[in-house]
Amino acid sequence: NWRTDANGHLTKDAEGDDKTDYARWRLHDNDGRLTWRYLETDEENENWPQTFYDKYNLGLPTGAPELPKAKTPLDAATNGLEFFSKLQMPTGHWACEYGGPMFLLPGVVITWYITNTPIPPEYAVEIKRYLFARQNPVDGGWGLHIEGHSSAFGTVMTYVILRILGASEEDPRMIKARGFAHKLGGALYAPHWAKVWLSLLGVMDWSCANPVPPELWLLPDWVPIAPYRWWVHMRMVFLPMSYLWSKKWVFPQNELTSQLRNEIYAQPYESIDFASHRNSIAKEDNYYPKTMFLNVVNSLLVNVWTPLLRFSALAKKAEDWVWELIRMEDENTNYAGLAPVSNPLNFVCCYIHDGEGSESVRKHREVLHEYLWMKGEGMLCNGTNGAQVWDTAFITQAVSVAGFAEDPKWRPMLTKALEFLDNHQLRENVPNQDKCYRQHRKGAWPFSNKVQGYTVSDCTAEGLRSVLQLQEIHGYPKLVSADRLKDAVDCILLLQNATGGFSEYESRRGSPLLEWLNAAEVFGGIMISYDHVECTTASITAMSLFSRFYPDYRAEEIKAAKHKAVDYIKRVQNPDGSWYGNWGICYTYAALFALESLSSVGETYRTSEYSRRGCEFLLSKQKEDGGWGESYLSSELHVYTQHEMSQVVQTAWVCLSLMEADYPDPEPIRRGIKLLMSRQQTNGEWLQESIEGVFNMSCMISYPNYKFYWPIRALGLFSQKFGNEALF
Ligand code: LAN
Repeated sequence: NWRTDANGHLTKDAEGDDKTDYARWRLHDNDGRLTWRYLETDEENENWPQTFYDKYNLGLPTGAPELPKAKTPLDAATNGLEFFSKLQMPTGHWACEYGGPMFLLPGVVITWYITNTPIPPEYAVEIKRYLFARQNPVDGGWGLHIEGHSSAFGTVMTYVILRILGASEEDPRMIKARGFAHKLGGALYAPHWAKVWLSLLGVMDWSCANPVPPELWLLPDWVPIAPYRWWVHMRMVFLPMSYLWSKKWVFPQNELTSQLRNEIYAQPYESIDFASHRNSIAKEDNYYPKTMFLNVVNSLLVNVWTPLLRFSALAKKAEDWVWELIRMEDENTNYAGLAPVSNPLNFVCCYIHDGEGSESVRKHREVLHEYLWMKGEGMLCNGTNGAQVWDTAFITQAVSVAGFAEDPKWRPMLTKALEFLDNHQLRENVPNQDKCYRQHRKGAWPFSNKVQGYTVSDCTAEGLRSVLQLQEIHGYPKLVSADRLKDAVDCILLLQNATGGFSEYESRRGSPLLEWLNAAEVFGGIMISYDHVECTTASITAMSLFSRFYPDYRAEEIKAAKHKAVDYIKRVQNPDGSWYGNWGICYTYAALFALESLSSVGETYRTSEYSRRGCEFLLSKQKEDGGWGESYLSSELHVYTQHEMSQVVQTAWVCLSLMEADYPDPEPIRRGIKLLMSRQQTNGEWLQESIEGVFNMSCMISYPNYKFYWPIRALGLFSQKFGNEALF
């Protein structure tokens, strides 16, 4: 029961916009499920004091003390951990913002609006502030992600939700945004997903959206294009979308939607021939133009199949089966869903199918909040329901690498972290695994928490590695039993593809030719589970460590899997020695994992040509100031692109890569380490620099905890390897 009345704590920010009272926000940690609460009464506010992590995440002064100046790398690592340890959450993990993409909030806000879900006023105020804070000052638009150029997708959708949240069409920032949207051709030139959302909202006609037939879901799995074979995210997005497309459901027109019809187009609404704009798309948005093949398929679907061949009995059967799959996804994830595109769409399906007062709608209303995040600029939508397991695994590894794991000072912190990893390992497969196309998950670790509960290969690998380090090397309690460690290995082995490479969520089920059906326009490489260097290498490293302690378990299979994986890594190394990274920016990120895993099978700078070329590539990119900095454009363009500034996170990645590869000359590494130390603040923290992560080649995503644990790990390893010399 979300409040609908104003709460009376509003002030104004520097722009003159409403702002909530930041002293009233708290991050609530319910067994790793995170929600931000706004405390209404003074009494509540006094009884639940703001913590360090609340203040830090809200951008409020934390009062973190000044620390003795770091002279050596290890001092700097200690200071970093001193600060970072204060951000640990009560259940043992580290929480953080996971923003970046700008196309997620629109789905959430439109969903609230069309399902008559009251938007808590403090949320509305803060989402508006965030969106205005992220408006591109030059053209007044918004992009696909916070650092990207403005696009029709970003601008039109953000404009629409700002209006839903109460921004006036007369606001000069809205006038500017509207002008820019019109310049790009207005809503007609936005990509397919925007057209679906706008049609649901009733400010566009469904004929403008390319078809998403639910009948596809009736195809048997052996058919090469069956949804069973698609990348899990596309499967889960197109599932509810196909239901909604089939229903052609439209939110009843009201005053606001009538106004929006007049605002988001460059011509009068009544004069638009929507069907003729199915394929209109602004060049700013068209990262992956639809193939000729897909255009022909779409045109056959629109002109022949829908009017002449689509039978209602079959459509009904397909809708029923799609609904069944939606229901299974909701139940398997306790309504949290895979990610915040599919989840709001599922919510709308529940609203249509089950009705407003239903249990499913109530659950969705509640759980959707787990995607929202508060920061100094306002409220945004995270890319998943957090990065809890992922960050926690890497933090414990950093502490271990730095040699702090057996220091009694850090024992309580690491014990809690281990408890979190223990708690969030997936213990059972989903009950209807085959029926709903899910991958085996018993023994896996997910990216966020067990509620979301999807297997991810490298999250499993990193979780396994952390647990092994803590339990087997550093003498922590054996919370995760040997059987469960073996379950994790079973999961990893199941995820290897015939190529030798590993994908993230599922082993590959379809041909790369399926990319011809990529209909999203704004993303590349989304149709099947591809091999990823990072996932492959993380798996090798973890299995190598596992075999040290359990040499007999599936030894032959592990050996063979590692062998094939190493071959794959060598095969996909580019002639210049680099690897393309799919989930971090970009060549720098991939090199870290690739070089570390090669070293885990004994291939280093001195012994392996692959390792040597990898190191030479990185060295050729070092900047004058001793650091490294790679722009997100590398991910988009598939060409190494220098960032104008060195970046702490990437500098740490490269220093680690070179050290893991046993690069013999400490000098270039020392220069990188000095850069890390020079960027550290007096209280031990590092400040946020450019965005660190990516997905689907075109959309960037933030990993704010990277600026802590990667430098700590690099500084720690440097002092272990080269002695803890004073550098300042
Ligand atoms: C993530 C986040 C984590 C990431 C790593 C574990 C880092 C990676 O090594 C494997 C892939 C994975 C799990 C991953 C896949 C795609 C995600 C879920 C994301 C990048 C976070 C957001 C993104 C998701 C697709 C966003 C929703 C957008 C759609 C296009 C559906």
